[in-house]
Amino acid sequence: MSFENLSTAQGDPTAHTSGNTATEKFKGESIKSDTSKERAGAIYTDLLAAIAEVAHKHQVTYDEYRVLKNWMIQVGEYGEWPLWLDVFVEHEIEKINYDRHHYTGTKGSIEGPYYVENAPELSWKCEMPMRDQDKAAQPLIFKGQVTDVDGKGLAGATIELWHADEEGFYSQFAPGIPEWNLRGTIVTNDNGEYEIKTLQPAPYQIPADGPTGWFIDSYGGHPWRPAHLHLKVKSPGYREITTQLYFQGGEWTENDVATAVKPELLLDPKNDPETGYNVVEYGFALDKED
Ligand code: MBD
Ligand code: FE
Repeated sequence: MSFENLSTAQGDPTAHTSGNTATEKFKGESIKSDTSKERAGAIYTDLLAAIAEVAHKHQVTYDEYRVLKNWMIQVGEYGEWPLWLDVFVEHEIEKINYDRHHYTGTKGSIEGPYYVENAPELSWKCEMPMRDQDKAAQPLIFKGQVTDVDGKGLAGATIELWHADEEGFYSQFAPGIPEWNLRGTIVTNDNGEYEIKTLQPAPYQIPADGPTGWFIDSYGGHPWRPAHLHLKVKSPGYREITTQLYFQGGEWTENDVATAVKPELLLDPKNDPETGYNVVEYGFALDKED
């Protein structure tokens, strides 16, 4: 078995470009944890025991061990650890940290590898920064209100929105796209409302021509995520939400490669025959900070 032999090299942007950009971005963030030595020891002991259990259960061969070692080296060289981890691991971490609390507000979902902070501020009623080719895609009006869990509107809350273009590319992670294309920080009005014009995103294929793609090919999987919007919603004194919204009945909502769809996060836009736009309302309810 060799992961590379199973590579199918499909389309751009190359895994190399987007992977290395995501890795460099991540390395620029502050990465630390106050984990004690005791806790670290307990986690590592159990982690190694879990690996040992799987290796014994499946009687892993030396060839398989060397393929794994080589693959891990390649994941690093392609800069794909942010991609692989966020696709295959982040949803469990998100669930653990959600379930630990008694939140009743809007559900979270994974952040994924393509968030960039400090996107330019936009008014409560706005159009996302887009190119002519993005404007030619199906327009989507995405509107609603940010409230507390009792329904009180939160003025001046921010909605950071980022999503892929009609070809499935994220600005700053694929070449040739303006820096803040389809990225913005929307500030709600006095009632906590927002109304954003953007484009209806398409199902998204994660970069499949690198080690994450070889990994998926090795077990006959698929590299698709359902069409999605990424969001971070913030208001002082309230729990910040990182989430994604998907589209009811859309392809891959039942078998997202990243396992990040929740029923509460499905939008059902209706086409307005007068404008030809898809229109949908969604309310974000923020829990109080604990
Ligand atoms: C994405 O756009 C994404 O949202 C995730 C979770 C992983 C890879 C690409
Ligand atoms: Fe995404």
